[in-house]
Amino acid sequence: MDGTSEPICALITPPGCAAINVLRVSGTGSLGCVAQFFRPRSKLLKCPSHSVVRGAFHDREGHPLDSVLCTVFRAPRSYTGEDCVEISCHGNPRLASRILANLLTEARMARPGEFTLRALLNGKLDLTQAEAVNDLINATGSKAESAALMQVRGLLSAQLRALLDSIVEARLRCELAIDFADQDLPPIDQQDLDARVSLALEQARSLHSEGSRGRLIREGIRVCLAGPPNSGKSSLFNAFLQYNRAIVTPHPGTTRDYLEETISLQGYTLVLYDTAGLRSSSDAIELEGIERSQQLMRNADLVLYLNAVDSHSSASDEPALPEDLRAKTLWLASKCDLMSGEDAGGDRASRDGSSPRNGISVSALAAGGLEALYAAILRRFDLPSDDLERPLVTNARHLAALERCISALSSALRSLCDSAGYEFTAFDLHAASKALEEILGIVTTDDLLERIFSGFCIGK
Ligand SMILES: Nc1nc2c(ncn2[C@@H]2O[C@H](COP(=O)(O)OP(=O)(O)OP(=O)(O)O)[C@@H](O)[C@H]2O)c(=O)[nH]1
Ligand SMILES: [Mg+2]
Repeated sequence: MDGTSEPICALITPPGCAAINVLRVSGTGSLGCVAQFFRPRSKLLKCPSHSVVRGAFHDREGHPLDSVLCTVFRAPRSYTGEDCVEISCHGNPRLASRILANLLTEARMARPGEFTLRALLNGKLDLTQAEAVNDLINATGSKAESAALMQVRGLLSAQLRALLDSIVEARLRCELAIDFADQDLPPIDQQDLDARVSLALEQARSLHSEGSRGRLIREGIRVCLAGPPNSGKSSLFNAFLQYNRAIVTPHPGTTRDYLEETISLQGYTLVLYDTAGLRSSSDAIELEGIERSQQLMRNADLVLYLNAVDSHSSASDEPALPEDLRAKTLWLASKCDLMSGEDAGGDRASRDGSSPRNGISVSALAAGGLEALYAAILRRFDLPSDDLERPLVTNARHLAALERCISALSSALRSLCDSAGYEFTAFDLHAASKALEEILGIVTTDDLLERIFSGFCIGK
């Protein structure tokens, strides 16, 4: 990462046939670079920022390749903060590569994420915003999109900066107390300092706990359908997808290998797994399937454990799930359309899925048979069904740094309570603010930037 602004270029639309393709050239001299190939050349060189010039792109031998539109952004009013030209050509991929090949004689190919990196280095974005650009491009559901968009708009940065300011303020007070300890100044207000550090800790904790939801929003909630054979897992899987993806038969043991599909539930992404039914078996293929089911249950964010209402199982048949699996299991009473009139009424509505006896009634066949389940899933993760109203920390790197910030703040609070000396508190507060600065990219290492931007696509 040398921070220079030599011109770089890349195709910024997806490769393949489309109505148009767009190529971007950014860096010092990028207008001149494009002008080598563009006619009328002077019109391009003279045009003001944010204007579009129509003309022809010629190859190095002067043969016209395509008629194009060039959008010109002059520094610093561009995405990267540099002079920038975006060339819209016709959407034939071969044409776009020939234009790119000509540009590459004057400019270097952009590395993945390099345009956004330059935007960061030129102060157009901070690090959380830059990372969110990538999240926005890769967002799998509308909630993930709006979380990323709030980050791009800087709402998350603003919250983190306010938290950082309050930590720095508390640290300055501690340092004042250390520096002037031998002078005849009024002692610092310990209660006020306590209150400041506690408040910062509370805010950091709340950002972090919302952030755990953020990961689910960003990456999707992994939901594993599990239960005995014939309990209706594959039928429920198909009902979620609204098409017959999985084989369904009345024979127990139909599903062997697991299936994975992604759906959107009220804007949230769910990664669904249909698995082999759990039972004791001597069939090697079935046993392998069951082993995979158990693995998927362990890795899931949520297990939907089905017991069919017609299975005549008793309380003594309750599956022996380990405690950590139970904690993330919603129990379902499947095939509820088969329930007789009186069983079907009464307490059904109050069943919350917290135990096998309290299974949420679902039917893969009856209309509206999944509504209660959908609501229970969103409730389980405390996911709002309306718009996200606050920015969320959704990025694993940010969450890890927030954890460091929280542990440093807790330690600062302990040293205050123990009257261990302001040196210790100041040290911890310094560590807490460094962790936040890392999220915001105020202190970064080339290595960190390299890692973050290598996850971008070329052209961003
Ligand atoms: N009435 C009714 N029948 C259902 C429902 N869900 C599944 N079935 C029937 O139950 C049988 C088994 O369904 P599957 O979806 O294959 O069950 P499974 O749990 O995937 O079974 P395995 O793959 O063998 O573990 C099929 O005959 C389905 O038609 C339901 O909600 N209502
Ligand atoms: Mg099945």
